[in-house]
Amino acid sequence: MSERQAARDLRGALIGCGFFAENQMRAWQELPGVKIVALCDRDPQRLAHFQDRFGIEATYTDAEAMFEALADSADPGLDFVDIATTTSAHAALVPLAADRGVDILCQKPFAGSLETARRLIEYCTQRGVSLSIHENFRWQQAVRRTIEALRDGEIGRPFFGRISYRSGFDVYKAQPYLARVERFIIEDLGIHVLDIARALFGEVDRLSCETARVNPAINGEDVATLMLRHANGVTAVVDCSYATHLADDPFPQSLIEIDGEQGSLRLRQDFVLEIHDVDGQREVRDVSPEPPAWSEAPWVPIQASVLAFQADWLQARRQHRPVETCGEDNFNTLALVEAAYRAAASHHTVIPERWGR
Ligand code: NAD
Ligand code: 89V
Repeated sequence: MSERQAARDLRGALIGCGFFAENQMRAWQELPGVKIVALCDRDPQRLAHFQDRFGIEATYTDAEAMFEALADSADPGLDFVDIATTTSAHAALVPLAADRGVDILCQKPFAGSLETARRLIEYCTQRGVSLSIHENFRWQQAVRRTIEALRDGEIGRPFFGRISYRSGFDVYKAQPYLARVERFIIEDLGIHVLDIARALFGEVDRLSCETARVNPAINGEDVATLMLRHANGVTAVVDCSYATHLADDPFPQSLIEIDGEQGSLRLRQDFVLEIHDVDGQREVRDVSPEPPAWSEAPWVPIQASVLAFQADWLQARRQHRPVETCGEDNFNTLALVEAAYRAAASHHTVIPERWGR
């Protein structure tokens, strides 16, 4: 990075002005040293909505036209692009951005297959641009503090884990496409929970999975139960449901149980982290998120994690290091999703693919 570049705000473009991108935009506007200078959405109504809401003049309905117009303008070029479209658009948009030499953030799931994921990662590497996947659940405050407690050795070597996400929240209202997709909960939500499992226990040697569709009004599975054997010897259960009716629905919290040789850890509902020691003593910590001014229940933990992820992305760029969830890393989370669908279809244990193996 030249000194001139370091002195000015980073300039980014947002592609995809849909439901979730509102959070990404609000987070960019809160963070110092970065500015979204252009918006792109193929839907003119969404584009106009974002233009009004965020006060950005440069708008485009076509990403290629956007890159060309910005390259021709008198302004300094783009430093990065934030791709917030649904997955099917990523395979074309990532190479388009890489060809322009801009760093890329891309929403999860970043590819519809491992073959496409591999191609996109290699393409970015060849063009010398970074590919960072917007995987924010491991940046939720409660999850982060749990990861840190484990990494700090507070319960010794772990041997069992459970990460549980069970809710009856109507996710289809804001994201109607979720009711239509053939693959639903593992690909959309389980991907986050599997990423938390990797952040806690590392890579997975083998996994099994069973799924169910409880809600008759949707196409995909809304319940999934997985068992993972991690390379470090931990056995973990990952269970996800959008068909669970509870008076005190925890949406969108992931609840975590970990047993270690020196104690146990419980992340309970409403951001309570308990550390139990071998003498039966319990320490209770409040691990509530700091709500951004623009956050709204029940999305607060996710919205705070968007801010945390994007802040870390900025810091990583300044420090010339990859983010935790760079393309190569996130390939391994995506591989767990693919393995889960294979395991569910065959009722057999599956060995997931792994980057570089
Ligand atoms: P959405 O359908 O509301 O928004 C997507 C937008 O992208 C639409 O406005 C659409 O017109 C636009 N778009 C699609 N293809 C385009 C293209 N080629 N060029 C320009 N614009 C294009 O979807 P959403 O619910 O906002 O989800 C977007 C992504 O975010 C999905 O991949 C989803 O899985 C992910 N998501 C992540 C989280 C999270 O916590 N990380 C939460 C919700 C959604
Ligand atoms: O995070 C997501 O991808 C969302 C939700 C939390 C609703 O499942 O789709």
